[in-house]
Amino acid sequence: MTTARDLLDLAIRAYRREPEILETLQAHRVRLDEPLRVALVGSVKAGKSTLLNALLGEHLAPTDARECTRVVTWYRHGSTPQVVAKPVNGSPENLPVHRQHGRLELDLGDATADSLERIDVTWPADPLAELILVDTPGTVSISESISSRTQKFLAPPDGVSEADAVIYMLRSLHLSDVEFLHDVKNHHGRADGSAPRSIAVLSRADELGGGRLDAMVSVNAAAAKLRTDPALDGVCEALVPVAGLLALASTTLRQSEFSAFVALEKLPRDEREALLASVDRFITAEDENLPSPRVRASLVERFGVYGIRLAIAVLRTGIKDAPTLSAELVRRSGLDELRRVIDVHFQQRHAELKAHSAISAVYRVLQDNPREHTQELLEDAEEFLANAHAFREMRLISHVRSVKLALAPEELEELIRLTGGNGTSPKQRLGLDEDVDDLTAHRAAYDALWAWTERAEHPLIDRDTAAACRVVRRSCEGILDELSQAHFATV
Ligand SMILES: Nc1nc2c(ncn2[C@@H]2O[C@H](COP(=O)(O)OP(=O)(O)OP(=O)(O)O)[C@@H](O)[C@H]2O)c(=O)[nH]1
Ligand SMILES: [Mg+2]
Repeated sequence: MTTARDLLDLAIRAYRREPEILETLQAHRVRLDEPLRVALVGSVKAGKSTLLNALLGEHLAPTDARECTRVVTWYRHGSTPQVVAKPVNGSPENLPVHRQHGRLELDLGDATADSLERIDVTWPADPLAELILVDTPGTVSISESISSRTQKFLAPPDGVSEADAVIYMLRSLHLSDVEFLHDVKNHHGRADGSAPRSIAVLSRADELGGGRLDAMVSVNAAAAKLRTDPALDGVCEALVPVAGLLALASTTLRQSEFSAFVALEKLPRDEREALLASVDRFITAEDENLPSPRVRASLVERFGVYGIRLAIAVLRTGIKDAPTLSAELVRRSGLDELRRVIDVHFQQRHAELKAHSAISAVYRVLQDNPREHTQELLEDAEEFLANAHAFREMRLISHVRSVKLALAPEELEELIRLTGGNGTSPKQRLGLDEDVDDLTAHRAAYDALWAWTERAEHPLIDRDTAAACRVVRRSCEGILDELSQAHFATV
């Protein structure tokens, strides 16, 4: 079977005497072997940089309103910290690497955001070995978005997206916010379907829940409702609420903060409630049993009032040490769930997403630069994009809500599961525990294959549903193949 690598190599050979095109194709060859590139995209102050830091587990991306937040910034793994600014015109320049109060200080010197194309940060943070993360400047309106750096990065007029996958940040549950994303995404996409795969994060979820102790519970319920709304269709494959500020503070929880929360938890209930009534009172109240005003101010800055309330409530469940509190707060912030979704939708699809980026690039080059001997290659690339089964699965999952398939809700759930929407291992697709024996898994796969073949071939079925059922049937065949290969590898 032709692979993305084969097609790239064939294209490289076809254009070997054309240096400019060759350079583009060779860059894609390098990109194919890199970690997945995931971009965080959304409106101004949606919490992109804070969430990126939470995913990294350290405060690298600047989260204040300085000049550097207006530049597309790449974070890659490397053993030596390095920051390089790439101007629109001129050669790249090393920037000084400063850490202050545990934060990376990006100092642009004399450069302005407009004069820079991007900033490249290389950092020895473990998560970056798996994913290249790209922080993008926020946009206020669709017209601004289309002319922006972010747009040029996501959908350059003369190439394919620099990102393999995107996390869109939604600031509210309002449909207008979803529609904004729709418009942005439509502009990123092209007729050739080269828009990167995406998931959405309902960011700053604590604020959406009014900062109350049950904020995440109510936001989770609202998100569950929004997930089934056709407005989200085609925008993203999943939607996860995350309280990013809490996530970042919790992943980096210090022992001194744990002690401060313990002291606050020990206060009589009335006193604590009065203290937490306003930020001002919380910081300035005078009482020798309280952590110092400086520590309290830092708690507000890092955790927000919601985070402080939650930490105290969680401590009351009997938690005795900082690592356990940290883990519980991270879970409640939504970050664990986001990591799971990134794993299922992006990392488990690594090879397919990389292939998709590479073939979209080859297709684009072939289409824009037709030569006598390249027609056949163009057809191969087109066929690959249209027929590769993994791409079909991903397209089906992201559009499943709006196509109005004639399937019951539980059949729809099964469709999403079998096509890899909850994880791509054979047993995840079958909804079985990983320790289930081979025979049971085989039987389940045959049952699914049988049921979806029957559905696909039902004489009264409409075209869209039949097409969807055929994709699921093909997925079932894939599951059986993989199970057989795994079985024979062990005997
Ligand atoms: N309460 C609350 N505040 C948050 C959360 N996430 C971010 N913030 C705050 O919102 C402000 C903006 O956060 P950033 O992470 O810089 O947002 P951004 O989207 O990167 O902003 P720009 O790059 O300037 O568009 C900061 O003051 C953060 O502390 C959150 O989950 N909850
Ligand atoms: Mg930012």
